[in-house]
Amino acid sequence: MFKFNYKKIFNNVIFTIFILTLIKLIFLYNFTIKEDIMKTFLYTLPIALFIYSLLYFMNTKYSKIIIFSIHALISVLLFIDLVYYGYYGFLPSVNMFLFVGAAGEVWKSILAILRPIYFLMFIDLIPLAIYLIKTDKKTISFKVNKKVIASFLIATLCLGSALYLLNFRGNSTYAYNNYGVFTYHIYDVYTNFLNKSEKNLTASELKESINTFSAKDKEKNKKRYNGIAKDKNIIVVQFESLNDFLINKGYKDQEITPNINKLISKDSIYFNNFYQQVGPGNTSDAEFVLSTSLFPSDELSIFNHYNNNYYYTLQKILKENNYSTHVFHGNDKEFWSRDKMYPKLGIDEFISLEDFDYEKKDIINLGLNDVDFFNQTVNHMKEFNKPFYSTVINITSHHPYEIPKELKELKIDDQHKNTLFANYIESINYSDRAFGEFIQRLKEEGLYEESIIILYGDHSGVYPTGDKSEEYMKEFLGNDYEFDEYMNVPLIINLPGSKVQEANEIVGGEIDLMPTILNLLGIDNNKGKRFGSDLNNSNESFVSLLYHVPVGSFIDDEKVFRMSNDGIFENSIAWNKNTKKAIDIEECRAGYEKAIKRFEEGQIILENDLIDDIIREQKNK
Ligand code: GP9
Ligand code: MN
Repeated sequence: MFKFNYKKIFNNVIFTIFILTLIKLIFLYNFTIKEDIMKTFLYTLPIALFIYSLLYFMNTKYSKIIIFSIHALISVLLFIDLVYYGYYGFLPSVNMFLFVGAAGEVWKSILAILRPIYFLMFIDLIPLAIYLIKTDKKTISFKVNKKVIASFLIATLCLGSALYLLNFRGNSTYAYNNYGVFTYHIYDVYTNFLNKSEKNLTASELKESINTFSAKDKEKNKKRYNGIAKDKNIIVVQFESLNDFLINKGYKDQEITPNINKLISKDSIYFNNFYQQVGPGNTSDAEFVLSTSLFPSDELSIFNHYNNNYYYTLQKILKENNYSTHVFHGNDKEFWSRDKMYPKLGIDEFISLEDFDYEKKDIINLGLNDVDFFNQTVNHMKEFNKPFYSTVINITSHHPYEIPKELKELKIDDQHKNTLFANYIESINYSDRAFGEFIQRLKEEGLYEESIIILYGDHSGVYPTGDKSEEYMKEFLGNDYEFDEYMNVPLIINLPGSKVQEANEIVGGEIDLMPTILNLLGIDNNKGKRFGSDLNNSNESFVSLLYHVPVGSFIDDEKVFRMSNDGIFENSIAWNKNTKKAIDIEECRAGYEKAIKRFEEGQIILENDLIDDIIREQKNK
C-alpha cells in the first residue's frame, strides 16, 4: 500500500519554499492578471515545479546556499514584476535592463510608486535563512525518490509543451496571461536576445508583401489645408507624458496648461481624439512613429533593435525639399541609442544635453530643466538654415514628476499633496510654463510667424496604479480611468497668422502625423509605405492601439475595443465611445481584424527591412 508521509514532506524545506512561491505567485497575479487568475496559476505550476524539483537533485556542500539563492532570486524577480507593473501596467523586459539599466532615474521613477504591501514578497527570506543556518544539512532531505522523479518528469513534459506552444507566434502579453510569469520571462529573453519574434517569410511571401505594400494611395483632388504651411519652419514639440485630459482643464479653478490652452485658442486645429501608439521604446517610439508613419514593435524597442534598417522618413522628404533637420533633447546623445538611430531617420543635427550650457543644479529628473531647455533651443534655432524642421523633446515632465518646491505654482489640497496625481499635474503645469516662455521667445526672435508649431503628447503620464492616485484621478475626471482615457494625448497644430480655428474630432494616432504634416506643407510624396493618413482629409476615424493594451485593440467614432489579454477574441471587452455602455463585441470584429492586419503588416516591414524594396518596386510599376 502506498503510504504518504505528510510529516516528512512538510518538514522538507524545498517543498515548503515551493508552496511559499505558489502563494507569492497568487499574490502577484492578484495585482496583475485581469482575466482568469486560476488558469494562469495552473499553467505556471509546471515550470515552478520544474525549477524546485531541480533542487532535489543537488548534493554539494553548497546546497543550502544554492537553495536560498534561487528562492531569493525568484522572490526578487516577482517583486520587481509587481513594482514595475504598478508603473507601466505590464511586466519588465530584459530590454529595460540592457538599455536603460544605467539610467538610475528611470528606476528611481519606478521605485517612487513602491507600496509597502509589495514587500510581502520577502517576508519568508529571513526565517528561511535562519532555518538553513541552524539546521544540520543532513536533516534537510535531498534524497531523490521515485515520486520526485515522477513529478520532475511530468513538469518537464508540461514545460516542453508550453515552450512548443510559444513557437507559434504569440506575444509577451499572451505569454504572461496564458502561461504565467516564468514563461513570460523565458519568452522575453528569447525574443530580445535572438530577435526571435521575427517570422521568417518565404521568398514568394516576401515578394507578395512587397507587391502589396508598394501599391500607391489614390489621391484626392481637393484637399483641406493643402500647402497652408508651405516652406514654413516646422517646430514639433513632443511633450513628455502629456495626457489630453489636462487640456482646458482646471484643478480647483486653476488652469493646469494655460499656455497650451492659449495656443489652441488662436490659429489652431485641436485634435482631441488622438492616441499614443508607442511600444517598449516609449518616448523614442513616438519619435519613430512620427518620422516614419510605421508601427513600432510591441516587444522590442525600435531605436535599439531596428536601428540598422533603411527608413524613408519625414525628415528625408523634407531634406529633399531644402529643409534642415534637427532634434533637441536634454539628455545624453547615447541614451536610447539616439546617436545610432537619428542618422537613419535623416536627422542632420542632434542638440543633446552635451550641447547645452548648464550646471548640475539645472538638471531635473532625466535631464535639463524645461525652462533652460526651451530657452536655449531658441538660441540654436536662430542660427539654423531656413526653412528648418525641428523636433523639440522636453523632459522635465517625466515620471515620477518630482520637481523642486519653488517651481510648483498650483495650490494643492492637503489630501493630494505629494501623491503621484498631484506631482503629475504640478510638473505638467511647470513644463507648460516653460513652453509658454518658449512661444514668447519665438515671437521676440521673429521665428514664430515664419513657423508652424505642432504639439503632441508622446504617451500617457499616469497609467492606472490601483492605488489612491488612481482614485484621485477618477475624482478629477469624473469617470473611470480606462485606456481610452489614459492613451489619449493631445495634438495641436498651430498655424500662426492663418485664422484657422478648428476642433477636429477625428480619431487618429501618432502614425498619422507624417501624412498630416506633409499635406500642410503641400508636399506630394507617397514613396514607401505609410500606415497613417492625413487627419485633415481622412474619412477614416480609427486608431489601432498596442502595447498598453493587446494588439487588435482599437478605437473609432463609436466603439472602444480592448482585446483580451489571453488572445481570445471572445473574452475581449467593448463599449460605446460616447455612452460608455457595453456593446456586443461582435460589432468590433471587423475593426479588430483591421487593427491586427495593419499591425502585422507593419511587423513584416520592420523585421524584413522592406522599405527600400517597396520603393524599388514602386519605381517599376
Ligand atoms: C529620456 C526619455 C525617456 O531620453 O526619452 O523617456 P521615456 O521613454 O521613459 O518616456
Ligand atoms: Mn516619454
